[in-house]
Parts: sequence; structure tokens; C-alpha cells
Amino acid sequence: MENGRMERMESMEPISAHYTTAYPEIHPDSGYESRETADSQAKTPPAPTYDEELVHKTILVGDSGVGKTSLLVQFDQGKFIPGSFSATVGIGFTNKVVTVDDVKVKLQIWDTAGQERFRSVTHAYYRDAHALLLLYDITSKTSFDNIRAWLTEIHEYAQSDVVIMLLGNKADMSSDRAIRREEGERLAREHSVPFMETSAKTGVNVELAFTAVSKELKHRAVQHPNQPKFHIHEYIEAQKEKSGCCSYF
Ligand SMILES: Nc1nc2c(ncn2[C@@H]2O[C@H](COP(=O)(O)OP(=O)(O)OP(=O)(O)O)[C@@H](O)[C@H]2O)c(=O)[nH]1
Ligand SMILES: [Mg+2]
Repeated sequence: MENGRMERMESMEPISAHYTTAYPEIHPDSGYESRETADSQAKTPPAPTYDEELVHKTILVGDSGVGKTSLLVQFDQGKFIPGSFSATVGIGFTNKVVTVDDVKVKLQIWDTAGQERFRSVTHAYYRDAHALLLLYDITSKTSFDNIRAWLTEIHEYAQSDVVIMLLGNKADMSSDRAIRREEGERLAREHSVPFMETSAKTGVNVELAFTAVSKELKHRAVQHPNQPKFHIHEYIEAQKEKSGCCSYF
């Protein structure tokens, strides 16, 4: 799972004002997060208010190089800068307030290091996660083949009711494609998890991946008896952009 890229060093510029790297002993609810908040307040306008009850912890996992950090930055800032990120060291996180059905929800998104040597660090974060986005790279068969091993780890360390979504990233790289979309769909069906192809580069389906997870978590947290039940699979099918189609890119 190693890819030999340079690692992001602490001395490098942070990838975003909202993004902070952390180490295993630092918990997101500890002083570390408030230090980050105070810092980002100095540079950015005050964060929008949100329902304190609705803080969703989402964690990004998958092999090194599949595009976890790029996906998070695309979602957070709507940017993609090719080759700008070194392999994540340890773990980083970003807070983002999103509106789900007129309710503001705070998404705390943890970006893990895919490299094998950080595995014990990232395991510690699984159990607090409400949702888990599991990525592979559509141009890398190895990253796809490793999905089963990732799912085994997830079932071992995460809560049993964690919302899992499988994402085939780098959908823009159609000429280097190694995994057909149908293969991703089949694997997702086998494990009863929703699936979509994304591109951190073009942004295709990036917002949808996070929105779908937020909606699912919000519906679980706030049950209105008169509201129809939310079905994440159906929502995704209705919303997703068919990334395999040449016309989109
Ligand atoms: N074309 C294309 N390149 C991408 C995409 N997502 C990521 N990349 C590139 O793939 C490389 C790895 O991306 P990262 O976001 O650092 O991958 P990662 O999963 O965070 O890797 P680790 O931090 O080591 O676990 C970088 O050169 C990115 O520019 C994408 O959707 N399309
Ligand atoms: Mg990374």
C-alpha cells in the first residue's frame, strides 16, 4: 500500500485554513480543536452556527494515493491542485457546516493516512466515526483489491451501525481506467453499501458523497414521525452524475 511519495511535513503550508493535522493522543474534542478554531477565526469569517446536537464525524479511508486528501479539499474549498499534496502523515481533520433539509449540521471530517505504517494510528479513530467513506482509485487494481481488507478492518474497529460508502475516485482518468464502474457497483452490492464514482479533480459527485452521508445521519438523529424514511441508496441513484460518460468531462 506504500507508494513512495514524499510525506507532508509539519513545516509545509497547511492545505487549508480549516485543515489541521493531529496525532493519536490529540482528540478532536480536546483543546486541539479549539486551537484550530481560534486560528481559523483569525483568518476567515466566523463559522456559521449549527445545531450543536448534529455533529457528524466522518472518516476517509483507503490506500495511500487514492485521493482522500484531494477529495476533502475539493469538498471544502472546491479546488484541485494536481500533485500538490504529499502523503498524509498520521491524521488530519476539517470542520465544515453543511445544510441538510434546512438544518445546519457540522461535519467533522477526518482524513487518514493510507500508508500501512499509520494503520494503528487511524484504527483509534474508527470507533468514534458515524460515517466512513472508503475510497479506491479506478486506475489502481491494487487499491480496489484492498477494499475487502479495508472492510474487514472497518468491521473490526468501527461501530456496527457506521454508515459506509464506497467511492471509486479519479473517475476523470478514463484512459487509465483499470476498474470498470460495474465492478465497483458489484462489490458495493455484495457488501450492501452505497457506491459512486467521484473525481476530486473535476468535483463530480464529491458534494453528493458528503451530502448523502449527512442526510442519512441527520435522518437517523432527528426522526419526524410524519416524514418518509430516508433511503440513502435511492437518494444517491436519483442524484448521481454518471461519471463514466464522456460527455461530462
Ligand atoms: N486525476 C486525478 N488525480 C487525483 C484525483 N484525486 C487525487 N488525485 C491525485 O492523486 C495523488 C494522491 O492524492 P492524495 O489526495 O494525496 O491521496 P491520499 O489518498 O490522501 O493519500 P495518503 O495521504 O497517502 O493516504 C495526487 O497527486 C493527486 O493530485 C482525482 O480525482 N483525479
Ligand atoms: Mg492524504
